[in-house]
Amino acid sequence: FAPATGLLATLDLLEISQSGAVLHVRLNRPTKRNAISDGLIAQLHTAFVNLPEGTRAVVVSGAGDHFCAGLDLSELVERDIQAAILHSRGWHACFDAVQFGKVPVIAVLHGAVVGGGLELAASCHLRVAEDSAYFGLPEGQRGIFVGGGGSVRVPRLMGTARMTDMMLTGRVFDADEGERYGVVNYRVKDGEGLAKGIALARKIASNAPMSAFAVMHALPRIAEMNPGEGLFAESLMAACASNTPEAQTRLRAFLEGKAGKVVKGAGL
Ligand code: 1HE
Repeated sequence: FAPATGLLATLDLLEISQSGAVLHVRLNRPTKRNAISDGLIAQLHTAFVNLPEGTRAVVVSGAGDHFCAGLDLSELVERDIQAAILHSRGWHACFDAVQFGKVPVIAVLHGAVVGGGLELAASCHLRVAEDSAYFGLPEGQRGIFVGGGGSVRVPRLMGTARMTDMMLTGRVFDADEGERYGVVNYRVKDGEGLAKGIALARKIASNAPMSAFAVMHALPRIAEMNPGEGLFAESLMAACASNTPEAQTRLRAFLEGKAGKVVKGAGL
């Protein structure tokens, strides 16, 4: 991985590197356990709306012993209600740029994935967890509430009942539970998360961008529609995808026996 070029150099709370079509964004505040300050959220937002040309997938990880300790509590000074709403909306804008941006994003998780860290992970499209990963929502203990999209995205992964338990009782889920409850797509040993995340990103980057775009942008929205609207939106998206030159090339390659078949057990 070579250092990425251009504007990315100014993002000092992130470490950004690029290898071919895969961009690696590492939260880089290890002394504060990658706690998300106003500066970090702004830099993350900037990075995701300015992905370098040619990027086809992004891997997000955290430097040090933990993925992310959530909101930087030292900045949680008394805000008036308007300012507090706008602060939360700033996080929403950032994590929307992650979820509904240009390319799929894979979170590589280890150590604490708590509060806003879990909200960030939930806005990614896939989650790889090392054995050390654990998931918490300590907002209840801190006297606050989720504000980075957690109430929308986390229940869609683990269910409202489990999130309620985490927030009311301080319950922490380990990597096994995270996998069982739908938060974690891939489980790996400690130290192997980044390689797994990059391998998945390369696989994603080899697919047609329009298919990935449809999965990112249409799938979660269709899931929220009533079935009639959902089916119509699906038809529109399917027609858009299949009418791209790349889809036509790929379909022809299969018909000519030049493309891979679907085999049992495929996947990384
Ligand atoms: C922090 C933060 C933080 C660490 N804000 N400074 N999040 C939390 O409630 C989680 C709070 N943090 C922890 O429970 C622990 O720090 C960890 C389990 C993540 C890591 O423990 P450990 O022993 O490795 O580190 P540490 O000694 O606790 O922390 C190292 C330093 O990071 C220390 O600062 P220092 O100046 O004394 O060295 C900590 O104060 C600092 N630090 N976490 C600020 N979160 C949009 S709404 C989202 C709402 C939320 O995210 S609420 C969840 C907040």
